[in-house]
Amino acid sequence: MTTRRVAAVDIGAGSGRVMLATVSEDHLDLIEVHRFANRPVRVGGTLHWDVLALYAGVLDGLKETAGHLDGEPLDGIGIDTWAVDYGLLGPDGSLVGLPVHYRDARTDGISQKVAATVGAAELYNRTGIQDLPFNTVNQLVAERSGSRLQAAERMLLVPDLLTYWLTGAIGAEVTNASTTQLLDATTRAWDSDLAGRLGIDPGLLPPLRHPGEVLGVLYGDVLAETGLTDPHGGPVPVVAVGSHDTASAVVGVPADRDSFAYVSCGTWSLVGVELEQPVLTEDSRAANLTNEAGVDGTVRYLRNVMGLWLLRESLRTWADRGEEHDLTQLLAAAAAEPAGRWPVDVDHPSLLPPGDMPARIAALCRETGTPEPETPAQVVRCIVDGLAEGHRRAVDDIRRLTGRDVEVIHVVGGGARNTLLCQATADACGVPVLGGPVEATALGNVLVQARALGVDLPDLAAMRALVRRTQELRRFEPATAPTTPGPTAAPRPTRSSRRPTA
Ligand code: LFR
Repeated sequence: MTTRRVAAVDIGAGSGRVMLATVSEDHLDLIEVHRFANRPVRVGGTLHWDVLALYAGVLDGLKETAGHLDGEPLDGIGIDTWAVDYGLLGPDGSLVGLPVHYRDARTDGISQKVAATVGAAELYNRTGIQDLPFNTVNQLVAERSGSRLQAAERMLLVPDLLTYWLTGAIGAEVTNASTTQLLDATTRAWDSDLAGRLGIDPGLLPPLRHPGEVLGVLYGDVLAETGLTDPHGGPVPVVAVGSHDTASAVVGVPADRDSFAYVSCGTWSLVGVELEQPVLTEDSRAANLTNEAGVDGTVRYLRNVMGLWLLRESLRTWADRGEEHDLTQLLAAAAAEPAGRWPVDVDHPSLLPPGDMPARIAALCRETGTPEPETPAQVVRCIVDGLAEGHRRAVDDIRRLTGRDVEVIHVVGGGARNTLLCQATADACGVPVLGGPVEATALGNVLVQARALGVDLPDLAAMRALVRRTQELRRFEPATAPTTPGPTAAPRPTRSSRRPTA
């Protein structure tokens, strides 16, 4: 039996956490030692990430971690964050400008330009990545002629940037690199030819790294500042994990068979399956399904559905107006509202940028001639039903395009707490939902580290079996046969007799 203590740094669009885990072949526990806000800042009209505040949050978290270790060494650190965004490094290694938020408007209309240069079909066939306005390739093209890119020597995705600041190591972890839309989906090497054709210097793209590789060790001044000095004098390694948070979340899905789908539900709902080979067909492109790189050479074949962003942005809108709502109470009130009364396409591009979410949802309902939700509880019901319907559309398209059977859907991440959404997803998809773990991302992060550091968890199946044995899951049976209401369908008459609460 080998036991390792490792820290997971997991930063999402709303907040970051540092978690401390103890992992062995038959044990997995995780505690949150530090949480910090991730607050985007608009400067000069552009929405930025406050990446130094995030780094400070990581250092604070590592300091707290040191306090929890009781003199035991920390065996490793793994970092995952959201995808696509990057910092630029100048020739002396310093940051050139502040990283820009993927929801900033600078990429408006750019993906069409990129498609016009390369051809949408060729772009998909080479990279396998769905057309999303904020893909790194579009961000780089948007700033192609700007001074920042002229001054830059390297582009580092956010987890790689944090790793660089902690260790000095330069690289691009492959699961996250795939979301740039500059990685070849088949060879998993940078597509330098594609970059060149789009006027992006391939030299910006750092050497690729794979989950499980030791990236580097903490700088002496980081050890001193955090108090993480190993009592045995050894270095503290930073280990590559699925540094795209969704890649780590998929590792943490407690599946016990191949015929499963997952919904990694946080800011986004990432709805997909795990494949061995990418699907690069025109039908797949038309369905806007993506082939992101997964851990151990797997393919995350999935679609981005708008996710809990819609709820969070609604709560923020109401709070800005002085109306404070408690999400748990709102979800309970939403559960009492009729299902399917306010059909809305949650994936409509107008819902992507920050702003007044309830007003934009109401505008969409007016456009499609469906009833507008009026109270906050109705808005929440509308969002939950719309997300469940978005999950169904993705699962149906994936079934159709892969020929895969989906017997169970695992909802992991924060959304697993939302019983109304889990039940609505089971009802819409017509298959059971298993909710949990909420911490799938951090669990996937620590499991990949533990394996790299000697714990005998040879493959994803072994890691998932350990998650299944150690984490609590909740089962939601579909109330009715599969339903397929489109955005304009009539309200569904039947619901589960279980009254879900938040
Ligand atoms: C989820 C996520 C998605 C990615 C989006 C933007 O946190 O990483 O997978 O499409 O954020 O980076």
